[in-house]
Amino acid sequence: MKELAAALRDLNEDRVNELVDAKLAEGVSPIDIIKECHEGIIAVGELFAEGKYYLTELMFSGEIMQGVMAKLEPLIASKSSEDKIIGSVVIGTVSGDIHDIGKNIVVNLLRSNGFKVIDLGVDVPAKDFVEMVKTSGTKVLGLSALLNSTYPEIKNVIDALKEAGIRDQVKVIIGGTIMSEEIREYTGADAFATDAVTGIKYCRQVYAQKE
Ligand code: B12
Repeated sequence: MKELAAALRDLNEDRVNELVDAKLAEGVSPIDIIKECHEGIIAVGELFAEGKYYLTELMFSGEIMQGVMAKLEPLIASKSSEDKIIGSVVIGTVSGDIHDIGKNIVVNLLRSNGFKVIDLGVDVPAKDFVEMVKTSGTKVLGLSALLNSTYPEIKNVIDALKEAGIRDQVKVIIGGTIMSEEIREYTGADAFATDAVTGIKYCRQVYAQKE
């Protein structure tokens, strides 16, 4: 494991900040820095699952990661190469789930890649997704979920789109480390992503398709 990932795993906030600053000074891209942090935070999750870390450590790892993102986000946003809006994306973390660090990275990257993003936040009820898809006329709905217990809720959102008669108007991409082809199939989503960059590529593809 690289030094930055290990410092995050060990919850050494000062070292994490030092290493992030050093990497930025060396010209390492914010995306590569996020990838390395991701490796460290996954290790935190594993230690939590093994009972070696408790909720306090989980919370602290989130705080460290949010501090890193506060440094990186302005740099990602300033890298925008697009002048005109490619299209809009509605996004949120599904009901029952309050994880938002990864979703916020996706939001930021989408914005810096020329998308208008409507971010509904966390713990979003299915009806709010449906309402916003209807009123915004977006072609992409992104659902973030990190908990296994949220599979039925993802399906619930997609079923609610069907009930509202708007399922065909929007592509649904589900994102989070737990996502897989099996979950995509079970929930009825159109695509899944376990990282932000794959998600952004998918949104580009959707808007590149002819009507
Ligand atoms: C930090 C953290 C927390 C923080 C969250 C702070 C916050 N503001 O988000 C706090 C302490 C609040 C928390 C709470 C809980 N957590 Co927690 N948490 C984590 C941890 C360590 C890191 C998550 C994170 O921020 N990762 C960093 C970001 C950058 O990665 P990411 O979220 O995966 O996002 C990337 C991709 O997944 C993707 N992506 C994400 N969303 C989307 C959306 C779209 C559309 C796309 C395209 C892509 C995409 O792109 C992102 C960037 O590449 C994970 C460990 C892990 N392996 O994920 C556990 C983890 C997710 N938590 C877990 C658990 C169990 C909980 C609690 C139930 C604990 C408890 N007993 O209370 C609660 C649940 C609260 C709730 N109702 O949601 C488990 C979930 C197990 C499971 N699979 O069901 C994990 C996996 C830890 C573990 N191994 O046990 N947690």
